[in-house]
Amino acid sequence: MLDAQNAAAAPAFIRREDYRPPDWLVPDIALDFDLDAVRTRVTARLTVVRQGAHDRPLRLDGDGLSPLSVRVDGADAAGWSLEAGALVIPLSGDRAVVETVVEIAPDKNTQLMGLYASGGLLCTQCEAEGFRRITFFPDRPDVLSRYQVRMTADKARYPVLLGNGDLTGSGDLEGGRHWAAWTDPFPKPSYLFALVAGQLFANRDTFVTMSGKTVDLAIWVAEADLPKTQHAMDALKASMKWDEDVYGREYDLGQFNIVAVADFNFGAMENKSLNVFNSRYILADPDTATDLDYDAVAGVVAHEYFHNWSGNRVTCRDWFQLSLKEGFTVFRDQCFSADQGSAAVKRIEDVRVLRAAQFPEDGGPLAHPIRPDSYIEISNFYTATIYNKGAEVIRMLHSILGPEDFRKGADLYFDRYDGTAATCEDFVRAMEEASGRDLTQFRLWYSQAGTPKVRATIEGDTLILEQSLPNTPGQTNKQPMLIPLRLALFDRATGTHAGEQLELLDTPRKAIKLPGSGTRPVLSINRGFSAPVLVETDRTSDDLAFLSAHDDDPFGRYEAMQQLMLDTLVAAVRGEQADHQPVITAVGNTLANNALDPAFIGEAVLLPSEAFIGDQMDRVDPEAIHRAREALRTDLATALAGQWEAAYHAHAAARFEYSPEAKGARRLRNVALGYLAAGRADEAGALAFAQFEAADNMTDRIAALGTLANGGAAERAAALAGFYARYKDNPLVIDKWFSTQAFSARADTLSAVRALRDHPDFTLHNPNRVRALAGAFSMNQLHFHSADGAGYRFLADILLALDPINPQTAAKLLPPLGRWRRFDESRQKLMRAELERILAAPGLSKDVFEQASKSLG
Ligand code: 0A1
Ligand code: ZN
Repeated sequence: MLDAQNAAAAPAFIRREDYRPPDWLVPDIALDFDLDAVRTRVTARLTVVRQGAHDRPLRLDGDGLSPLSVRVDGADAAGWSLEAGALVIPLSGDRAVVETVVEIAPDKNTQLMGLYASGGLLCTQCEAEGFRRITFFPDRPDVLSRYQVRMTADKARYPVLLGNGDLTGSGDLEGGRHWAAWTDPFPKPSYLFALVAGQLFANRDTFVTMSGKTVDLAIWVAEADLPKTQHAMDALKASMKWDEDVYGREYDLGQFNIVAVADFNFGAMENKSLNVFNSRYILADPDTATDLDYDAVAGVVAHEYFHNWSGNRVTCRDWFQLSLKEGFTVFRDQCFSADQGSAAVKRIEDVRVLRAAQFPEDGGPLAHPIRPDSYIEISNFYTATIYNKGAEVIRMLHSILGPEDFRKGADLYFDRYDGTAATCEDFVRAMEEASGRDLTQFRLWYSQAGTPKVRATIEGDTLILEQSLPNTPGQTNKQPMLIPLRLALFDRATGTHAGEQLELLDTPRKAIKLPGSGTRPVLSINRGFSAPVLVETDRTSDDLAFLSAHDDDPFGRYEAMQQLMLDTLVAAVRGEQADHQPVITAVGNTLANNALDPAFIGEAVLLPSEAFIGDQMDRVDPEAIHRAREALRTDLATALAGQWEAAYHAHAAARFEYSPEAKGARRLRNVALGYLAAGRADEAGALAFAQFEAADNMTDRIAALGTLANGGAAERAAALAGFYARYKDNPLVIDKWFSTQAFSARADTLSAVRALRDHPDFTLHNPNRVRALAGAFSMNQLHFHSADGAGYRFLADILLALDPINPQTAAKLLPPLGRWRRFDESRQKLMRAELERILAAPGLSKDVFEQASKSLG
């Protein structure tokens, strides 16, 4: 804990350039856990080996631990000390066996890092630096050890005892206790250690690998949740097969276990052969999970499974290399999901996430390259930049090299670095060697932060491409990037083009002669979102309308419609005369196009979010944006009333089905419901309530509830109350009940979220619940940015209350307050005042300190 007023106590920056290989290695560790929620005793026996010629002592990281015993080679150790939580032991020889005993209190562990209690379970979370809260250890990813783990626990309370690797023994003990021993043959860093103990029930299955080995699969949950695990199991098996087919990577142990827990800081964790999941990414059935939830379950199950190679077999040398495993693994899970359903819609969703979460980060005070140069608290770097921009960087490599050379590069990388801790540079070099291409300039994507801007204009018979990269904290005067741009030039008369080309823009400006027919072509650029850049063009609204109807790249078609909508909305917000007709015509044409996939239509006809409109403006005016968007929404609703009606009825289903077609139909139907409600406020309540009542699945039910929660219909209260009553025992669904109200555009939203803060079901101890209320509200641009600053205060109050309980999750709430530069002076002042209030709080965590101090900048 630190005092922000006192500069001497300000937490230190860790720098990438200071990396030094470990002084001591730990080839083997034996752990003995005497498990109990109140007091768990941990005995650790480490074989330590001096690395290189030096006389530095053994330094074992620890956080909140005090040793009950320290022994070296069987005798009580002398001369050890505790330094900033770490256990420092002078050792004379080059090899020793060091044994420590500590006691920890899982039920007091509210940070959910290390060993903690969730429901009746005991479970662990060690990434990034949680293992040091369990036992003394060199808690850094480049120390790889073979783990042998023995657990003892009360058999009635903790009948299931799970660890990494293979179960190598188990048995009963006196006094109702029992034990289990697990051995993991693969050396691993401490962040991949896990154990789980509790009353769990398994959905079991098997998978036969490409070399014919049978793997026992189990998904462990509370007994009542077993019926909700089949989708995750199907996704697991599909992922295992996909990694064999696409990357030639086979699973390497006889068992693969997944456990779902209710209290979890992130989405899930790839611990070797024992993945621990936030239950929201495992549990799904039609009554409680939406189609988006189903997709998220499959995507996260795949992500964690893929880490077995990209992360576990080849891990990271240090935490600055985090994107090595995360960017690559997100790219892999995105490709997997694209292969399971509509690749076009998946790409649209991925880009939407990137633009909503990563672009603002890249343009704000917390901007950092995908391989950062420094940090105060590594937990703050599990960001959209590391994950999602990191994935875009790998995707660009894939486009530049082509699938075959990319695969050769991946093979080389996995083979060369198997069993080691590698760097981003190692990955790029493997790609370079396998493909024979010089990636020197491409490496700038790893070191330069910020979203590049590309300007593309057609002047006469020349296409001119220009790039620039804005300054970001600590980085100015950047070098030009290598930007792969897929582009096509359409002939307006025929609606076709002569073929797509991949243009590698590697200079500040490039002029490309067009093959001339004389008439000005229509430019389709950054097709498939081939580079994570902002594109500005001189295309007219006619050009955009043309592309929205003719582009054969689905992303390009979507993008043209979005740009057309954005241009119209931004003009309206600026107070210019905004003609809605081009958008209405383009949306009408899209709705009428029977050749298009309904899932795609559902995405294409949606207006950009208020936040995304704000991102296009120099100064965000939340009220004006809301008004402009509502005006266009209402006009679209009224002018195309017949088509919305037709879409709504044409896509009704007799009963729930889970298939890409049925999902697409639900998507379009619910988008149509939104427009129908916007156009006929008087009847909207009845229509939405009828759907709410009749729905046989969560997608339709929550879409109707969202529509009702947003408006003033008489049915609103009954729907919210009915929903609560029906799902009061299901926390994941009650999260939706909280966030639906927090997202509402109604004038009373702030008082509603305040009341929800005091609702008996609200707790600061469950990260999902905190995110469902405070996280969701901070994304409600209209009300979070209410002019009197009450929204900012609400968020800061929750953040400050949460910080002593769970600093990681508290720090994640902060970034919306850091966007103050984007708003008017009065809001800037109010936002800064909250940041200053946060920074002045006594005992602030270093997690929140880092985010708040950087945000004030
Ligand atoms: N490696 C995990 C993400 C993760 C990171 C930190 C955690 O600590 C609370 C938990 C999970 C992933 O990429 O899925
Ligand atoms: Zn990951």
